[in-house]
Amino acid sequence: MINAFLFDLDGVLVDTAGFHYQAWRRMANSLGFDFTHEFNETLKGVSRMDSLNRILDLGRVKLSEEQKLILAAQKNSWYLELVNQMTPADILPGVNAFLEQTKRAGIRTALGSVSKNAPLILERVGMTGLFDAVIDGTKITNSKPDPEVFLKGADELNVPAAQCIVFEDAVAGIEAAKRAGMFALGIGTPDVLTEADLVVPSLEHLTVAELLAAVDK
Ligand code: B16
Ligand code: MG
Repeated sequence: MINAFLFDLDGVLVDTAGFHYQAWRRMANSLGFDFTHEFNETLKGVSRMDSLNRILDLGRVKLSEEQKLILAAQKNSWYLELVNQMTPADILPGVNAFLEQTKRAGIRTALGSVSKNAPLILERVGMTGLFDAVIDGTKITNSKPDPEVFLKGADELNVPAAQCIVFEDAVAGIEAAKRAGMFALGIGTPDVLTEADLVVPSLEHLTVAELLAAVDK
């Protein structure tokens, strides 16, 4: 029996994953190196400072903690330039219809994002107040693949982990969902999201009834 849906934000509800990629690449380029789309997959769902450390390791750049904080702030301001241009039109295809079906089915909802910018993004796209609980980067100490963000979401909704489905586009997020003891629905491709219980290309290709039937099997 499924009673709650926990949604990742970046790459599931809105395409801010592409904005993170652009802003991190701009930072890497300013340091004299670049990185690929494949490497970017490993950054999804990972916190800002962990992402920075992974990128600096890739470019073999060694910096003090103080210099790292300056770079992280610079990346975030480039990222926010893109976020501030967002409108409700940036909600990914199929999301609004899927959320309406979710409400009609009486399923509780939570946002589970490690982004500290999640409340701003929700506001930009007109989604503030749409979820029964919002867990974002300001409320957790461990980023994905740690299950904390989803366990907190389930806890706030008062729904046991086994009754939750997590919607995720990131390898780290799928791992977090499985470690939380939840059903993991991957949004993307099965070759990347190998540990997901089910993968769909986007929410445009799925109805709540189809998903619940697939989980019941
Ligand atoms: P911020 P999610 C994650 O959000 C992103 O996938 C990841 O790329 C980003 O580094 C992280 O949030 C932190 O974001 O810099 O805005 O605090 O996928 O968990 O919604
Ligand atoms: Mg994501």
